[in-house]
Amino acid sequence: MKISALKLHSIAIADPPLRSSYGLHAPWALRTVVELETDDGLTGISETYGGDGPRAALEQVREHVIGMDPFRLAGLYLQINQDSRSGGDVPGGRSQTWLVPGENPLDRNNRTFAAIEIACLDIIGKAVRKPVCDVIGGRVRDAVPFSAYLFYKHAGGGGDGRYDDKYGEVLDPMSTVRECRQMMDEYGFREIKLKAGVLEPAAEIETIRALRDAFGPAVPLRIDPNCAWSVDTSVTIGESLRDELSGGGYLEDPCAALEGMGEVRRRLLSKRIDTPLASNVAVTSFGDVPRARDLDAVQIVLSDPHYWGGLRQVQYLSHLCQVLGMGLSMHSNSHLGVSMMAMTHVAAACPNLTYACDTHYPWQTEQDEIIQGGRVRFQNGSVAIPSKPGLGVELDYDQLARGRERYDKIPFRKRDDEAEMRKHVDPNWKRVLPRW
Ligand code: GKR
Ligand code: MG
Repeated sequence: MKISALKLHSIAIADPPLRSSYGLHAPWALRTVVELETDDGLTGISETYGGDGPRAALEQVREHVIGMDPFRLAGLYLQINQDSRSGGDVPGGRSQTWLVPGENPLDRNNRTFAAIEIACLDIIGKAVRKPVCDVIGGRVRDAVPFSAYLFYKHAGGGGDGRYDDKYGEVLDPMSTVRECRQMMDEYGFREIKLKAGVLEPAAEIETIRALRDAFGPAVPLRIDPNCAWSVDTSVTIGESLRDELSGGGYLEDPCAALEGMGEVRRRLLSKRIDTPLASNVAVTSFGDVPRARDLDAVQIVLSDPHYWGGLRQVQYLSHLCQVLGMGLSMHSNSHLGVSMMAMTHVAAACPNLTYACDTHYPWQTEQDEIIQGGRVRFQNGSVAIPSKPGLGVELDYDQLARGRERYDKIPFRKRDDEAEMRKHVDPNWKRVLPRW
């Protein structure tokens, strides 16, 4: 079996005005959908970051992909890395302190390989008539738990104004509880993540406390300000939220860099506060993991197949974390159902997945979904592995065409949350770290 065609579809999907320490989400998020066809009539699909950069990088590997046997993935990994050295495994070299995942040029090789790998695994699954999670070593769970990913947001549903604003404006603790309740009712999530680094720390502490009061101690809470806090503020918040973040919760990337996180951990432990620290900002490549462990800066690594280099690399990461006594969770950015299923398959096949995964999926809509049959369904906060071979989902070509049309109409080709913030919220806004 050989790959005979590589098709790339750049699409735009509505995204509400979500806030984070990076700034504001644009009304449209960009994605690239990859289709691979084989000479014996199989098609494999994947979904990755959008815009010009990720697409150009995929174009560059076309010559290696066409004619390739989809089973020979390690060879492609080598070729991509030989063609263009990214220096990506240098500790700290791919830090996401200043650039959101998918926007760091040093992510490029892993990001590009991942998009091809996932489509090849979809083909392999179809060829051997097995779900992808069983192709990559076998599932340890039939359904994967996800968390309710709460954002502070401005009013609006994103896109061209014709999208529902399900959650309204959410810029204080009580509206965050409302947002959470709606999300929990619809999806049944059993863990909660608050994207913080947006309001004054006192208001974010109050939000977490209000969530604890509303949902009780059986629902673990995590808070992620994407490095908006200084070491001192991180320690103060860790102390204030000692009880709320215990029992399966965590403090994610409170401040920048492994050294800062290590200091936060030391100071919290000296006060007998054992809240684990998680990261998808300071730990983004294998080179970062042993250092994070040596500094005791991170106890939980957030994997993400889209920039860690695909499903197999995430499994290696799971194993490495297990060997080093670290936990594993999963990071997410705006995405549709093809990514949802890739994340679900790999999470099902990671024995050391110790927390529910993040997903932005509740922030996207049925209107933009590109998989046949509509959106992926959740039960009790989890997504089940379909019984169909491969990823278990197929493209809806009419919906895909609508996504391409939207992409052709919009004026930007790169995510820029800082520019959006200046355009819509505060003309003088700058990303200052630490902000508090
Ligand atoms: O979408 O604004 C966002 C998030 O803040 C995202 O960009 C982060 O990468 O979800 C992320 C995280 O956990 O750090
Ligand atoms: Mg994070």
